Amino acid sequence: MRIVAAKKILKANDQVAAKNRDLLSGAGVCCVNVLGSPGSGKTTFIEALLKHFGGRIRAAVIEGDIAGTIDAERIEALGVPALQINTEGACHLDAPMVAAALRELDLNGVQLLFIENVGNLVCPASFDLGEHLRIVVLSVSEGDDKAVKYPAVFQSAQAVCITKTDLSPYIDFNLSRIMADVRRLNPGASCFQVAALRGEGVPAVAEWLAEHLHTGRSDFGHSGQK
Ligand SMILES: Nc1nc2c(ncn2[C@@H]2O[C@H](COP(=O)(O)OP(=O)(O)O)[C@@H](O)[C@H]2O)c(=O)[nH]1
Ligand SMILES: [Mg+2]
Repeated sequence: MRIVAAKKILKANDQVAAKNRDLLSGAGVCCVNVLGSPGSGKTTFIEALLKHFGGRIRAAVIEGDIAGTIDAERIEALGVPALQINTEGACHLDAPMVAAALRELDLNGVQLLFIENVGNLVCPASFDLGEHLRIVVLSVSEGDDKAVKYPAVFQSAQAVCITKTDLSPYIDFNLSRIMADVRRLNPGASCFQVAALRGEGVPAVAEWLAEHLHTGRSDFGHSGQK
């Protein structure tokens, strides 16, 4: 029996991811992989950032979902180009899927490309898509123990956004605890608190993202694996 080791699959993925990153860097596009559980508020978070930027930063979005086009339609409703990937059962995006999407997407003039990954705190952590930055979105309703339970995704991110903070008064969520866990796992990560539906906390994230845009093509960060 022939066995293909997971390590080989990941290596093949990383090679395509490196090509995606080169292509994006060459086109002057900063690519942000947004990860989080289903319903954590990833699309709402991206929508809030797009609304905040308005026409000042040209953006596009790749939406990853197992099925359906609901999220891509939400983005298009804002006048922002969106492309939907349906993984048809796969629990995460991978670099070849993103490579195929990049062939379909007109990146001309685009400065910021969001990729909303399939809702999942586990599998997406292992797959580099060729992004420059990773943001993990965790809503207060998911519980303050998630960094301890799902360390890999928190370790691989440049930023962690605690969302739905408007619900904090109704939920037993210890912000200090999760912040301490994130800092221990990933001392370099930037941490934000956001109530995306109200737009609260969004300017700080937007400023952080804009700083990465302004560093210029070759200086984009690289999320990769830690
Ligand atoms: N109260 C509150 N609800 C939110 C917030 N962000 C998202 N939601 C709600 O959470 C649900 C899931 O949001 P969505 O962005 O689709 O999550 P996704 O599956 O991670 O993309 C929706 O009903 C949103 O209206 C927020 O900041 N505050
Ligand atoms: Mg979504």
